[in-house]
Amino acid sequence: MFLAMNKRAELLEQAAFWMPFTANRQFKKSPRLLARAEGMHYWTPEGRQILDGTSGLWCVNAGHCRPKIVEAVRRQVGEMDFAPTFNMGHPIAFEFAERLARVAPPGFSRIFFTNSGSESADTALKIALAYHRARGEAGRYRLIGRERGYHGVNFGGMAVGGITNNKKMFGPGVAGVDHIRHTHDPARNSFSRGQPKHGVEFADELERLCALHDPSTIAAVIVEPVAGSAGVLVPPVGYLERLREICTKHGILLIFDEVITGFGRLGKPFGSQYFGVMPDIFTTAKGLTNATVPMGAVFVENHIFEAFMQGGEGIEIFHGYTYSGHPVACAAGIATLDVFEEEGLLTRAASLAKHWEDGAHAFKGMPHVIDVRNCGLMAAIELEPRAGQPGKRAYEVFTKAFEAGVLIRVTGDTIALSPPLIVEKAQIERIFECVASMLRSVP
Ligand code: PXG
Ligand code: PLP
Repeated sequence: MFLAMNKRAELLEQAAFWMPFTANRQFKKSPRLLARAEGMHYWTPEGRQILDGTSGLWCVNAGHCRPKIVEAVRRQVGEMDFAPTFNMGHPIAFEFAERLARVAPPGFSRIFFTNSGSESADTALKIALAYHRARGEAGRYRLIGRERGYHGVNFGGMAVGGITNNKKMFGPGVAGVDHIRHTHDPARNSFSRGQPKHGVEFADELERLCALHDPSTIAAVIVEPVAGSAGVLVPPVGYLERLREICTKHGILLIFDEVITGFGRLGKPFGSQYFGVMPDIFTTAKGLTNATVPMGAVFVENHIFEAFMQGGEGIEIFHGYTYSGHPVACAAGIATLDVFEEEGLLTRAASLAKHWEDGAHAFKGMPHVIDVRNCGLMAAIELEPRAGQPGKRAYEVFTKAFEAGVLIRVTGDTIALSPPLIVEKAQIERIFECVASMLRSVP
């Protein structure tokens, strides 16, 4: 049985849990705990209500503990807890894949299940490599990522990722990886509303890498439509189109990592639809199951899947996870799609986006603010770092906002905001007001 809350607090002192992406020693001195959640809110163990301005970790798109999803999970776990999907099947995995194919952009009706965004990134990269090999182009082995990209923490995603801190502890990584530059250009684009005007030419870096490496050695390019973890970097006007053109010209697969931008975050079901640029493969996780049960999914364009179905009989791809298509995750996913559909959540952000943008850009001119970026229901407020203490100022805003009852997310000196898609205008106001008042109170 679960321990009583006060007993759990004692356990925190011993801290067997090695917390991810956390200053563990610092955390123990002033722990922040969440004990319960519903709709737009969390509650702390002491019963303090916290408004969720970050959808948990960009993942609770339909809000917390939605009864329909909770009930579906409860039912499934009692009916069949687990079933293998290696040379076996269970109907619910087929049903969920079918439902997903119906919300995906046309042509993406093949879905490979994983358990997280990191596994989705590695799966997509492996599918790209194997696709070229299946077509007799095994010489296409290079993978191209982008500076400041985040594709999770497994070896493949880490290698194509472009966040230095996430790589520097872990050795040389995967061979044959290179990066194009990031699209952040504050000198020309600061305080852009939506897509920045300048920087389409950053996509030409891909041509430079093609010239350097010989394009026939490049398997795939992976980018986030909007870089999330690196602080909401919105692609310049024309940039994704240019990347698409260059990939098509050279036979390189374009992979969009839609782990954050997928499932309604930008006001369309997927980022590709928002920007009107189609990849060949895209990855998802997070909002896929409303984060109720961990799961990821890789969507593959039909012609790519078909390339795998041409060879001799037998296993087409030697890849998969014990929990690929886990029945409880599939049940959560199907119920999540039901909620998205019933409440129009995959497009609801579009109706809030202008209000959201105006609220975010009201920060221009406030203390410490050096940039504001936004797209759909994502926003970043970037602060001037305190001299000699990078990240400190934003972290203080984060802790103070939490004490004041609003959960925000900070990376470096950037505050990232992205509430569940059920958010009401008054709650948007409350999030922004809280951040504004914290900004005024920090040195
Ligand atoms: N790709 C992208 C684009 C992501 O944003 C992953 C892959 C990895 O997903 P998993 O499920 O393996 O974590 C992500 C995850 C943040 C933050 O604060 C962002 C993520 C995870 C944790 C924190 O920006 N994104
Ligand atoms: N390590 C060992 C020893 C295993 O047997 C397996 C799976 O069978 C794995 C790792 C991979 O685990 P998963 O399929 O959950 O990713």
